[in-house]
Amino acid sequence: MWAWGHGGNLGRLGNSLRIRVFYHDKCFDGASSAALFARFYRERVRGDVDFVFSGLLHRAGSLFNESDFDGDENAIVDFKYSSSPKITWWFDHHESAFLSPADAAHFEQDQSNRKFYDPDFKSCTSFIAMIAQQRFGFDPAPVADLVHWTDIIDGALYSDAKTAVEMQAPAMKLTMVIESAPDQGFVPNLIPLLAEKPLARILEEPFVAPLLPPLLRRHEISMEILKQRTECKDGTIFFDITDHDLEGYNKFVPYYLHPESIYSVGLSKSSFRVKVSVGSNPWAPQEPVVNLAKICERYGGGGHARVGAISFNVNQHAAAIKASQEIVGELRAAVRQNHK
Ligand SMILES: [Mn+2]
Repeated sequence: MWAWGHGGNLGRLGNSLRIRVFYHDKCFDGASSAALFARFYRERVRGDVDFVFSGLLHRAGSLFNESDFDGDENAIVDFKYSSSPKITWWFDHHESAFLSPADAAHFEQDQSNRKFYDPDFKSCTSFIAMIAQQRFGFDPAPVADLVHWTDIIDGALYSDAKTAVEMQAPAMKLTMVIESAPDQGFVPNLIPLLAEKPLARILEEPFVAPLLPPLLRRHEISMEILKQRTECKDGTIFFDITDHDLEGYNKFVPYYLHPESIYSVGLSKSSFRVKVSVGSNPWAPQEPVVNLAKICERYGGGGHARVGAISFNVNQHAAAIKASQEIVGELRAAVRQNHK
């Protein structure tokens, strides 16, 4: 956690409001949403505030600790809804935005005009930019490049799989750094820069630049591992890389390796979760038709129609394998059904 003070006057910190911003961690759109929200808030709501940025990750079990909502205001961006009265702002664009029908009903009844949801937006960052401009008179011009790239990256709008795995654009390099963030303080330190500095300049920051070469090497290695591990049958890729420390791998590599694929199901592992990633090939020869958010919701996960995920406890590895195999079977059957 990191307080974004300003003016360098410690005496003022005690008097200004503390705004806690919860964002989807290890995600370029999540970090950018937090950055844009903070800029918008400071410019259009009130300026004498200090921001504290807290990352949220999907995990097995409860997602929120009510006791963490300790700001004078608490915002959630690019992450699930919370009906806590302490949450005063919310922006999301995930199809699986509500943990329960009660949460959805709570949102429907909200009169605050500070909670916004639209699953048609490619990125939460572009959604915040639009709402901030139309409802609060925010000028999005200075953050146009950030908004442009969050749409490309979160919406997988690359021209082809090669572009998506080549890692040329600064925004793609930043995505890689954010997704494999070395420690808990890293993204909160990066967020204040995202809506203030050109992305290429951020890559040159002394706390960012040294991270890049080893990550690009790791990316090359992950391509080699995925080349060995991915198998594509009936338009559906399956891979298991839980024996490697590869969470944060570029999710387009499987489609780069198997351009004929429509769907992919992958198992990866980190210290606190086994993750089943369920995705569709943005450049698939046939349009994906299965709603992947719905499939993931059945197992307690969620996401978007075209990409979703399920998190299991590390001690539920067998359940993760079982879920992944069931989903692979379901997707392969759907492909056989739709494309015979
Ligand atoms: Mn997003």
